[in-house]
Amino acid sequence: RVILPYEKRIDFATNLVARQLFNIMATKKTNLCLSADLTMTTGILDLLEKVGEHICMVKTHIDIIDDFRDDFVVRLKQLADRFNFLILEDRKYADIGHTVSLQYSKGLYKIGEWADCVTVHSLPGEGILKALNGSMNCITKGVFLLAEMSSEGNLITQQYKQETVSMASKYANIITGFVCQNKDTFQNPGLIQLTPGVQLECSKDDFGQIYKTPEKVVVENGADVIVVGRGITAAKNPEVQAVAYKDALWKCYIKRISGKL
Ligand code: UP6
Repeated sequence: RVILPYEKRIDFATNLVARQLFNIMATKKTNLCLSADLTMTTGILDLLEKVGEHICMVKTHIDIIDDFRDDFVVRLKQLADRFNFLILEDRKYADIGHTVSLQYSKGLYKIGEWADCVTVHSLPGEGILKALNGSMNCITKGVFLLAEMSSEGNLITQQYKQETVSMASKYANIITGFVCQNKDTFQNPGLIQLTPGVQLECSKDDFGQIYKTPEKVVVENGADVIVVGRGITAAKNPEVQAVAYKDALWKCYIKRISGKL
């Protein structure tokens, strides 16, 4: 999986969002996913105006926005179309299937109407995927299932991780990939490894987040799409920093597929 270029993995992918994402990465030559964890809509939209051309996907936490209005998602979608990136709502669903299907399609945010894909915990069991499979238009939507986390002391075990991956295999049409940290998590080249916890220098935050470098996550650990939040959003010049991340991450990907591991 890790040494095949993105464009050669498209045909292995069952989920259409995975196919789209491989295609966008290969075309735009970027595997950077911006985690736009800002709390005002103008902040997010202005940032995306500047960095949209450098990213393959934006990751949102819609429930941290202070001034949410329906027209925000309209404008977000316009930017996604203009710059050709996907939208991942990092909702990390973790309830019983019935509740999750409501959380996905109803309420203030109606996530299912605008997000290309969402993140989901396997903790509640496969009912969560069965429910999303029923509520999603699987032709255009996808799920990143959490198989590992970046945070210190998280309770995920090796067995949990393996069972998460086998649970996903039953719902191949909706599974875009896994949120995980290591290349041995799964083998299927049609699935995408989404890896958060990345900054140009190794460090931590005050609440257990552990950062690894682009070299470590892409070359050694097999990350396909790399999530960067504060590394970009907290920079003096986020646009310049987004380009720096894009270039560093792409260089690491090229190194990896060239086989010189
Ligand atoms: N995220 C992680 N680790 C995980 C899963 N998700 O950090 O294992 C998410 C966080 C945040 C982003 O919810 O939105 O990725 C990382 O942001 P940062 O780069 O600012 O730390």
